[in-house]
Amino acid sequence: MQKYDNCWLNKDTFFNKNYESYILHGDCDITNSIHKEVGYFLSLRQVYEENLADLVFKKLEQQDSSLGIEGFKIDIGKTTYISSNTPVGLLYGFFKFINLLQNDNLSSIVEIPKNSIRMLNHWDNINGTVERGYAGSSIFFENNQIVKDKSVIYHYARLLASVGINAVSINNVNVHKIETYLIREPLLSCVSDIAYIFRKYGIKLYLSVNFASPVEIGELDTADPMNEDVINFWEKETNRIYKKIPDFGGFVVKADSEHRPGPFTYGRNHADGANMLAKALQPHGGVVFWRCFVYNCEQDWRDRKTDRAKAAYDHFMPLDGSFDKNVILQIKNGPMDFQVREAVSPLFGSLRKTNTVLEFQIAHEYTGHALHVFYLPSMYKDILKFKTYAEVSKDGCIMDILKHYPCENNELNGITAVAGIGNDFNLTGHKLSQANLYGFGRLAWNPKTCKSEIAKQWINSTFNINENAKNIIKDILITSPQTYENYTAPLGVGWMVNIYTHYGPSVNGYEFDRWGTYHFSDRNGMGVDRTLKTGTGYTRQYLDKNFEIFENIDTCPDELLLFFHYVPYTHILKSGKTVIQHIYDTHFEGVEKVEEYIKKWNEIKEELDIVSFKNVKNRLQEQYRSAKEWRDQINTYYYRMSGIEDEKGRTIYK
Ligand code: GCW
Repeated sequence: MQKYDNCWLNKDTFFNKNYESYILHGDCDITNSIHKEVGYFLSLRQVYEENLADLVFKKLEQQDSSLGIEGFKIDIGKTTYISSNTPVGLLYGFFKFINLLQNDNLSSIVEIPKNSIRMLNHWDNINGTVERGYAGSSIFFENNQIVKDKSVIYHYARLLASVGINAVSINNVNVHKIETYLIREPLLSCVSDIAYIFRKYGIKLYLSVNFASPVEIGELDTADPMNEDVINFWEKETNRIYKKIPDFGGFVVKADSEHRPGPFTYGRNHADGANMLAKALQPHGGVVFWRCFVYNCEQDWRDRKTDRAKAAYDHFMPLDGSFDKNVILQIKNGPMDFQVREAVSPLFGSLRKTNTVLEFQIAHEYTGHALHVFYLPSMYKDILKFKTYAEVSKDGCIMDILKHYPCENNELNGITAVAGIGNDFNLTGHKLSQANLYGFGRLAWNPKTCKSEIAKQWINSTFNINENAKNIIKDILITSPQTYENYTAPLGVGWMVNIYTHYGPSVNGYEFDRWGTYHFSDRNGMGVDRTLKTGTGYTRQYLDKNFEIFENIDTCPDELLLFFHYVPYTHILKSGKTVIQHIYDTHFEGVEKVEEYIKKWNEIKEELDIVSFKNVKNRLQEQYRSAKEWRDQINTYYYRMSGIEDEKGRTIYK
């Protein structure tokens, strides 16, 4: 049996009729990869005369500035031309060409990525575990070493390049003891071996670093970013890294967050910390991704004034404009933490003079641990389309912010995501989660791509099945986020998960704890009052128009109502239902929908390969069990709190 699933690079979905020969000049790491890909997909004969070839890869002699360094053109004719200014553009062009064939949609096109940074962050530890990973062990590390068999890394690099990913960080942002030494020999040589594989597919490698490295490694007794010795330490480290890996991307840093060290220890701010590292990287062209996930995780739940949602803005907004040019602030999509539904971070549209990337999560930390189906591109699209009303464009939606702030066409903006992949046969645990990795790549390349088009493309290139089966899978994907949201925490309030594991219901799991994650349910109502008038004042972090929308209970969208307001259970939603009836109805509907998925999946058994069929079938059974548990705990809890009967008289455990 093959070692790994071919995912969307599946040859069975690819029917090549018209191509027999090709021409590709040039000899470099990436052109060699293109030769391999051509061999894998087309088994063509290479010819040396253009007029004899069916397919010609053309690195443009005269640069076409409109294509930039990653764009490409595909011209379909008697001979098909794929042209670009660079080898990596040709590689992207070839993968696109295959994708068009898989989708039976071949036509001449020009493509240029909308974002220059299209990155994946891995939370892999050197012992082989993956923080918040639900798809097996690390593909990079095992037993405190780099893996011996690197074939899966090749496979993964191909998959990433095929959807235009151009950057990866390979280790957990929580950098523990041994991982601190990844910047040093002997581990650095191993990192360099991984960089070599990714380089062949146009992908740059980054490392997460420990801000306290000078102390942890035992060379200094301080990590103060203003200290000369500390500055020299990082300069020496980066010089050494670049000697080994000349195209090294740079560092990802989680500082002063969840017990990670950072500049606060020395009375410095985050610009001091980030700029110090940036200066060490700058001569080599490297950059620092500095995460904005900074909040007090030792909060007293009795304290109603402190609001975790406000933390990132409070820390970083005053520093806008004080970061070096090669610092990029990395901002989680929401102000809390990758909840199924939460508001969009108010830093977007507010920061004007700082490079930013948006951080998504593909790992299913709060979206069912790759045991529940959850099609993430739907969520990503909602976020990318969110209107900040910053003047950058008509509505200042997030995708425009990424492109245009802090300046027109800047080189250091884009999207990153926590990958969550592992060495499971299919890399993502749930076969249908492959659509999330695929979709993330597509949206990072072009945020305008529509979610149903992404689902369609992924299905066409992954499964060789009939139209009916394709439609069933597409329907499951597209409806899955709403289904999951229906049976979990209601109306944007979030959490209610088991503490630490973040799987399964626990209404009060986080309620009386230190993490700043509350729903404040009592006998009268529920929700977090984040208004300026009577609550924490979080709403004021948005630009005026959104401030007004969220501040006012009449204009606040239903799906975020409890994120912004405390309301009685009898509050009438825009849908016309009371909050309590909405809770009951959605929880019953969510479970019914999972039952329907199981039925539909069984219907298409004959179409599917047995491995994929069983993978999803087993997971759907678990999703069904878990959804019922969610439904019954949430409904029972709110029945007991409110004392209000379900209008439809369904079973609630009283
Ligand atoms: O909420 C938390 C996760 C942690 C993670 C952290 C982060 C890597 O539960 O596991 O740590 O987010 O994003 O840094």
